[in-house]
Amino acid sequence: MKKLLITGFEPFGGEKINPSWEAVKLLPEATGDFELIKAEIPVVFEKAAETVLEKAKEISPDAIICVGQAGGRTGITPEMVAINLRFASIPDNAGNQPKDEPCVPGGKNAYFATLPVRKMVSAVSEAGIPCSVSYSAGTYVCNDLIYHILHSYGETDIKACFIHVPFIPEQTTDKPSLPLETIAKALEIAIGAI
Ligand code: PCA
Repeated sequence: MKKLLITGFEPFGGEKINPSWEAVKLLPEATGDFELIKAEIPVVFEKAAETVLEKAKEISPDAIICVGQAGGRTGITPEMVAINLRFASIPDNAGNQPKDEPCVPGGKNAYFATLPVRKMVSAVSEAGIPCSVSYSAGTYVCNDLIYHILHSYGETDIKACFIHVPFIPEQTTDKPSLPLETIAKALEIAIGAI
């Protein structure tokens, strides 16, 4: 069986939960061709990436999917690209607030996801769940994380992508949201599309 490292984030920005980790926790231990290894990671620049890269070294996964919250988005959004830029409009959970720094000094401007995000979007959409390709993962910790992963593994057999998910109804009264079970189902369908 192949191994998939799948991560979600701890809460940040004053939220009590992060739907990314809540949804990852709901996933089965195995699905399709993959055994799932789950990890919750900190919303801290650099440290998020270190945590995932260390875990990946330990378990040698075939694929890595990192999941994060994108409050305000209406659907599931697999990210096509990661850029070499940090710009934080709010401090991370360790108080860092970089303004226009590279994720990796001297690194390429951008990396494309190495998992088939377009296929994932088709499969999730066909199941009736709102889902579209995103061409910007932002400039906060999520982008930093996937940039580091693609920088480390882009030229190897370890394939990776990032998936942003919306709020769940429990978090908001006026912003778009999807039920947690729907987000988890979308992630499982996306894994099936790899
Ligand atoms: N979302 C943030 C960081 C952690 C998370 O869940 C982001 O989009 O960068």
